[in-house]
Amino acid sequence: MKTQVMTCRFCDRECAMVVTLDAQGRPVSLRPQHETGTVSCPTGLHALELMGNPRRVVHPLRRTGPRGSGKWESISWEEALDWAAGKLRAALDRDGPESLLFIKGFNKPLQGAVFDRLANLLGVPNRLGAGNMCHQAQAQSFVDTFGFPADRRITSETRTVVLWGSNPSNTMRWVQRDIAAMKRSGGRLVVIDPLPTRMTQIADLWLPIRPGTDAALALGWMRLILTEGWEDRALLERWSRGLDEVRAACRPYTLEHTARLTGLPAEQIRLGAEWFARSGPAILYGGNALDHNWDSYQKGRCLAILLALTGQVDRPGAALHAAPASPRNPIRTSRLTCADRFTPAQRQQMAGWDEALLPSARQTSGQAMLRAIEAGRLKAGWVLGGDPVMMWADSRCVARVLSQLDFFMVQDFFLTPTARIADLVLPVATYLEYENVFFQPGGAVQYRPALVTGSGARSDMDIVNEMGNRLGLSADFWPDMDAFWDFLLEESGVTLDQLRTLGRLEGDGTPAVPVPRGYRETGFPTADGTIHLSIPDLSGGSVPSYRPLPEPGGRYPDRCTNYKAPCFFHSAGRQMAGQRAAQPEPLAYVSADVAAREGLSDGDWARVSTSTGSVRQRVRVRSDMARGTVALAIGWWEPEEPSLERALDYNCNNLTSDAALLGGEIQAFSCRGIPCRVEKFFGK
Ligand SMILES: Nc1nc2c(c(=O)[nH]1)N[C@H]1C(S)=C(S)[C@@H](COP(=O)(O)OP(=O)(O)OC[C@H]3O[C@@H](n4cnc5c(=O)[nH]c(N)nc54)[C@H](O)[C@@H]3O)O[C@H]1N2
Ligand SMILES: Nc1nc2c(c(=O)[nH]1)N[C@H]1C(S)=C(S)[C@@H](COP(=O)(O)OP(=O)(O)OC[C@H]3O[C@@H](n4cnc5c(=O)[nH]c(N)nc54)[C@H](O)[C@@H]3O)O[C@H]1N2
Ligand code: SF4
Ligand SMILES: [Mo]
Repeated sequence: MKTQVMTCRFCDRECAMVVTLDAQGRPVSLRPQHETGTVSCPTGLHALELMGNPRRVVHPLRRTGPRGSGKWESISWEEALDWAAGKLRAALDRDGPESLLFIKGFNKPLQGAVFDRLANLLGVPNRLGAGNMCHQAQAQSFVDTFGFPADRRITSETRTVVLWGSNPSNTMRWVQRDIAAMKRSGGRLVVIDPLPTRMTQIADLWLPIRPGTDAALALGWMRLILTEGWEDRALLERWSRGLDEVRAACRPYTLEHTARLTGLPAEQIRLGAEWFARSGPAILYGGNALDHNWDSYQKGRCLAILLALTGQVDRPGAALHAAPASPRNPIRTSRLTCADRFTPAQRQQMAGWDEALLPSARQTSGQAMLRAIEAGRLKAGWVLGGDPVMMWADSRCVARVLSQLDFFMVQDFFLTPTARIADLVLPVATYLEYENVFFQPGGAVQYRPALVTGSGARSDMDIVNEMGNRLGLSADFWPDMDAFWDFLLEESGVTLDQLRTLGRLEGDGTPAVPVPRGYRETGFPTADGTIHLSIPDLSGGSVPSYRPLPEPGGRYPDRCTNYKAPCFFHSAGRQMAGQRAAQPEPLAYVSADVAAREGLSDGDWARVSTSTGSVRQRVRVRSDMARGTVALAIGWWEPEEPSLERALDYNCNNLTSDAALLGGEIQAFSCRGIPCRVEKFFGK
C-alpha cells in the first residue's frame, strides 16, 4: 500500500506521521515516523478517528435556543462568516477594539500567529494565550536571570537530570526518550513529584514532595550548595550579581527545616542536591507543578538560580541559549503577526494591565478578562483552539461569565464545554485536510498535501483570513490560501506552486540545535552582562522566598494537586473511543492515610471539595505518594452528557479559584497544593 508522510499541526512539536493510503488514495491508518526522531502523542495519532468521529462538527452551527440548551442550526460558511464579521464590526464601531476578547489555547504556532495578526491590525488589547497557566512563568524567569530563552535539551553530555514537577512519560515522550538514553550511558535521574509515575520508577532518587512546597526545597538546595562549597565560584565572581542576597535568603533553610516543610527525609534532600551540583552537566527540568501557583515566577527563578550557582548554563549538556529561528521562518515574526503595528499604548488597554506585576509578561489572566466582562467592558469573544470553561480556574464561574458576552464564537472540532455556550461554532480542519507548509529547525521547508477534502471544515488560517477580509483588512490579508502560503514562503525564495513540485527545501545553514555561546568569556546577554541572581524592584522580592500556601486544616484537611494523563491533551479527546479506552474515567490518586480515614478503596468514587466547588473522580489508593494528598486527573468532562452543568462534574477546575492569583508576578492560578476535603461519594 502507498504511504504519505504528513506533519501534525495540533501543537508546536510538529511530529511527522506516516499515513497509509488505500487504492483510492484514502488514508486508512497512521503511525509516527520514528525514523526521523518523531515521538508523537495520542492526540496527533488519533487524527483519523477525529475526522470520522460522529460528534465532530462539520458545518458552522448557529445557536437557536438559550445559551447552553444544545439547540443549533447548520448554516453555510458564507452566512456564518458574514454574520460573525457583522457582530464583531458592530462591537468595534460601538465600543472600539477594547470591547473584543480573543482567546487562543495551548501553543499552536501558525494558527496563533495568524490570529495575532488580526488582533494586532484591529488593535485588540484583550487577548490571551495559555501562557499564564502554562510555561510562561519559567520561560520569563530564565530570560530575566540569564538574558536568553533557555533550551533544556538533554544531550549525550548530560550526566544528571532533575525532573521537578514534570512527568514526561505522560506528557513529553521525547524528553522521556532522551532520559532513557542518558541513563543507558550511566547518567542519573532525580525526580521531585508527590505521585509515583513511570519516571519515579526508573529514577535513581525520588523525592515525593508535599505538594506546593517546592520553593522551600529549592532554598534548602541553595543553602546546601553554598555551605558545602559546591558552587561555581569562578562563574559567580566574574558574572553574577546578588550572591549575598541569595545567601541570606536561603540561610534559614537548614536540612532539618527543609525536611519539615517538604515532608522529605533530610538525607534524600542532601543526596539530590549533591548529585545535581556535583554530577553535572545537569538539566533541571521544571514542569507544570512549578507553573501552577501564584508564585510560579519565583519558582522559575529558583531553578534559574540553582543552575547559575552550580554553573550549569551555557555549557554542553546543560541549559543553553535556544537556537535562532531560520530567516526563512516567518511564524512569530512581525512580518506575519504585525506586532509592530500594535502600540504599547494599545497594549496597556488590556484588562488587568494595572495588576500585571511583570510588564515583560505581555498578558494578564483569564480572570482579569472575566472581571472585564462582568464590568461590561468586553462585549464580543472569539476562542481559537482553547477550552477556557474546562481549563481556567473556577469552571462554573467561567461558563457563567463568558455567557454574558453579547456575541461569542468558538473555532474547534467538537462541541466542547466552551463551544456549548457559544453563539456560533466554526468547525476546523485537521492537518490531514488542508495543504500545509512547515518551517523546520535549521531552515528546511516542508510541503504537505491535503489527503482528505470535502469534510466541510476549514483550517484556522483560512477562517481567520476570511474574517480579516470581511473586517475591512483586505490589504493585509490574502485573496485565498495559495496567496497566504506564497506570502509565508517569500523569504524561502519559492512559491507554493514550486514547493508542491519540490516537496522540500533543505536547510539554509541555520543551526538546528542550540550550542554554547561563550558567555562565560564574554558576559551574559543581560543589560549589564551579569547573571541576575537578584532582580531589584520585583514585587515578590528581588530573590525568591518560600511563601507557604494556606495550610490544610478544619473543613479542608487535605491537599489536592493534579496531573496530566498520557492519553489526553487537556480537555480534548474524551469523544474518541481509542483514547477513552486508555482511561475511561477520571482517576484520582489518593494517599493511603486519607483513604483509610475516609474508608476509600480502589474503584470507589470520591468527592473532593474546596471553598470554590467540588468534583468527583474514581479512586486509586497509593501507599507510596506524599501523605495527606489527592492528585486529580485534569480536563475531564462527559461529551455524552447533554447538560453542561452535569458534564462538568468531573472537572478539577471546579476546585480552583481566581482569588489565589493576585500578587503573583505572572498571575498564574494556583492548582497545586491547595487545601481540600476528600470524602467518599456514594453513587456515580
Ligand atoms: N498527554 C498529554 N501531554 C501533554 C499535555 C496533556 O494535556 N496531555 N499538555 C502539554 C502541556 S500544555 C504542558 S504545559 C506539558 C506539561 O507537562 P508536565 O509538566 O509533565 O505536567 P503535569 O502532568 O501537569 O505535572 C507534572 C507532574 O507534577 C506533579 N506534581 C503535582 N503537584 C506537584 C507539586 O506540588 N510539586 C511537584 N514537584 N510536583 C507536583 C504531578 O504528580 C505530575 O506527575 O505537557 C504537555 N504534554
Ligand atoms: N487545574 C488545571 N488547569 C490547567 C492545567 C492543569 O494542569 N491543571 N494545565 C494548564 C495548561 S499547562 C494549559 S496549556 C492550559 C490548556 O488550556 P486550553 O488550550 O484552553 O485547553 P485544551 O483542552 O488543550 O483546549 C484546546 C481545544 O482546542 C481544540 N483544538 C486542538 N487543536 C486545534 C486546532 O488546531 N485548531 C482549533 N481551532 N482547535 C484545536 C481541542 O479540540 C480543544 O477543545 O490549561 C491549563 N489549565
Ligand atoms: S499534538 Fe502530539 S502528535 Fe501532534 S504535534 Fe503535538 S506532540 Fe506531536
Ligand atoms: Mo501547558
